[in-house]
Amino acid sequence: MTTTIHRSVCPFDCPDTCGLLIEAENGRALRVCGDPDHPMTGGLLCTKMNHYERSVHSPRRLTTPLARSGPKGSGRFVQITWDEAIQRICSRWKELIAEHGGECVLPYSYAGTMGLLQRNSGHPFFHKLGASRLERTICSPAKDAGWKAVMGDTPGMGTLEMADSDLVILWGINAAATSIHAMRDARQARRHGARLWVIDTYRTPTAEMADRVFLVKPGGDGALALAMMHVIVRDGLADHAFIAANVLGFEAFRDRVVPDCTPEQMAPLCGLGATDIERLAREYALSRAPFIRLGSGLTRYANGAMTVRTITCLPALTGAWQRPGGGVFCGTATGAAFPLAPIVREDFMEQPTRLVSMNQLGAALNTINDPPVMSLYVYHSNPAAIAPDQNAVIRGLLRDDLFCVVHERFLTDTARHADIVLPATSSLEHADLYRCYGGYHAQLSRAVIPAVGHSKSNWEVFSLLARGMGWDEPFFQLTSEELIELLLAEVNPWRTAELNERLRRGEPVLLTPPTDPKRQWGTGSGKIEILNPAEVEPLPRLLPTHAETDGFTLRLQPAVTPHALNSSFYEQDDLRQRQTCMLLMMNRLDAEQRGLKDGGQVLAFNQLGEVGFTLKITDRVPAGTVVTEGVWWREFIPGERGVNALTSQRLTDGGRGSTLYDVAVEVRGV
Ligand SMILES: Nc1nc2c(c(=O)[nH]1)N[C@H]1C(S)=C(S)[C@@H](COP(=O)(O)OP(=O)(O)OC[C@H]3O[C@@H](n4cnc5c(=O)[nH]c(N)nc54)[C@H](O)[C@@H]3O)O[C@H]1N2
Ligand SMILES: Nc1nc2c(c(=O)[nH]1)N[C@H]1C(S)=C(S)[C@@H](COP(=O)(O)OP(=O)(O)OC[C@H]3O[C@@H](n4cnc5c(=O)[nH]c(N)nc54)[C@H](O)[C@@H]3O)O[C@H]1N2
Ligand SMILES: [Mo]
Repeated sequence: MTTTIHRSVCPFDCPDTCGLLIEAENGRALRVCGDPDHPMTGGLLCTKMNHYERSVHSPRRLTTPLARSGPKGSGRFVQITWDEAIQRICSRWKELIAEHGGECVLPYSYAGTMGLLQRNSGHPFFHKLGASRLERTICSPAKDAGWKAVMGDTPGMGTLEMADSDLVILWGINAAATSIHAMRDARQARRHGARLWVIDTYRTPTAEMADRVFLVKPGGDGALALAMMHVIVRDGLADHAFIAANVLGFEAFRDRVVPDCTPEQMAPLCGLGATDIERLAREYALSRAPFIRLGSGLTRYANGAMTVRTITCLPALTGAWQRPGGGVFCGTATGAAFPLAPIVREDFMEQPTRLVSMNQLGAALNTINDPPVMSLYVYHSNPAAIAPDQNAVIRGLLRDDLFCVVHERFLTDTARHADIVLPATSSLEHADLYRCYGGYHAQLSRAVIPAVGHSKSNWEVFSLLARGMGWDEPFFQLTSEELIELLLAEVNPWRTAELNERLRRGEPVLLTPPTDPKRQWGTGSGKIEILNPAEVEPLPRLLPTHAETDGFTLRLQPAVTPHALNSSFYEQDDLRQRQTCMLLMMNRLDAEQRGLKDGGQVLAFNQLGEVGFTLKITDRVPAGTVVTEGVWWREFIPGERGVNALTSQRLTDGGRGSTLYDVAVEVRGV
């Protein structure tokens, strides 16, 4: 048998969107490596994707449709055919819709694949069905809201500019886990003389590579940035020529906000000492071209949008934007390169249907009426594990009258609660087009191997469901390739016809943002808007977190691990074993105060639930904060619940995002 090598793209929710080379033989993927010619990847892959073939050909892959044969959640199923599965789903939906109306069906999807086609392929179907719409806001809409409040539609600067910086600040980002190529670039800048700082809530693997590490109180970064700006203004370190030409509202900010934000006042709120804040502020302001790479961790709080907005004002005050390497990078917004309207088909919706926040699935399943949610269709997401307030979500999934369908690669915690499970292809088995949010590259990838078992792609399933509903709309019978062509059909300022051709050949390409992100501010006023009268809060200011008033002493960080991606990759045994087990990291002082021993079993609890962990005492975590990494599958944990039994359905100040990091708990031994 001959071995062939194919280009492909990593489909997962990561800012890097890597180019892959897949060695395939006899319909199987044998080996996966990073594409050396890819502008971001440069041959370097993360530990998760290095053995992607182990996920693709995992013995745990679902290979046929299944129907529930035991009580809800028991995980007992029998195999059925696709014809039977589609027939059962469509006839149940017809009955439910006749009784309750289309909005009683709720689709739930998110980050299993970032491919533009497969990710969005349910929209036309659910629009035509008249289903409720899902507000897909679990990740970082507060970050976008915060950036937009100051910078409007200004696209993100190029990440390669990091090389020109003399001070790289990784702020609320565990780049060693979540964007390894940014980490590579930051280390490269450091080798060329830049200082590398990390601002986080605990000593992550990223912190191990930094010159200085500042550990803040969860949700305290707004206070820190305000205090830094106080020092900058007080000590005459603001760049008044830059401000006069580029910034709106400096005077109002200086007079109304800055005076009350002294380092002494802000210190207890952000968790750093006043002298540390002074030094940090002065060194930042005196750097030639400080580059702040802002992660999403600090956005998942009651004050998340305001925190991002406040930090985004820093380079506006010092004029860092003027110099190559200086500025704030929150991510790139490349959506305009591939308008989705031709595949999302909002015109199929007779009238706008209700919106349900994905962060409040628990409430949607248990308390919404008019109409109640009678059917949930989950695809490329695992809400039983990843959504906040797990007790409420699982209570909803256990409802006997809820008709639940899950389209998945694995029998996840969500799939275990389904009435019908449908097997999904992996990214090596279907075509898609990918753009990215950590750079400006894009790439098209085609199937490299045939579908494993009887699995089908998201789009193939929606085609079948459309036929099952008896719809004769030709759109639903288009092939994936034809839909990708619809995305490429019109050239626009981001993409020339020549670039389209390279995309069709499967090459990684670089898109060009139509405006220079560092010279043209994409705001209404044309200036960087420290003052934005269109916002509820016209000026940045201090906002509290939710956890502060929850009445539990410890702050919990449900953080990420390098060995998984949200709840994905737990099927790879060696990756999971590298995480050991579901650990709770705690400082020695907190452990001694509670009489807890390293390696012992503990319960973390709050107003929402309780979760069992194995305790790890470590000085990587400051006193007052506890950390757990990863979103474990239930079969690999000792108790019944994962970390999200402790996180709440409350939303952020801007963007209606999740507040997954805004959590207070108490911990006791068992
Ligand atoms: N290996 C791996 N890679 C991933 C993921 C994964 O789960 N694993 N998830 C993917 C997804 S969906 C996303 S959205 C991105 C997210 O990637 P990032 O943008 O890096 O965001 P997070 O890793 O969620 O959080 C970054 C850091 O913020 C810290 N943090 C939390 N609260 C605060 C705070 O109040 N202040 C400060 N300064 N720091 C705080 C956390 O401790 C964490 O180290 O990563 C993607 N890549
Ligand atoms: N405690 C805690 N909770 C979190 C986070 C955290 O850091 N801590 N992070 C949050 C963030 S930022 C995010 S973005 C969310 C992400 O949450 P999810 O969107 O649920 O992402 P995953 O957990 O990776 O689950 C994706 C599922 O999609 C399946 N899948 C992959 N490809 C396909 C496909 O082509 N078709 C179909 N049908 N299925 C497919 C995978 O097998 C996997 O089970 O989690 C959030 N929840
Ligand atoms: Mo995310």
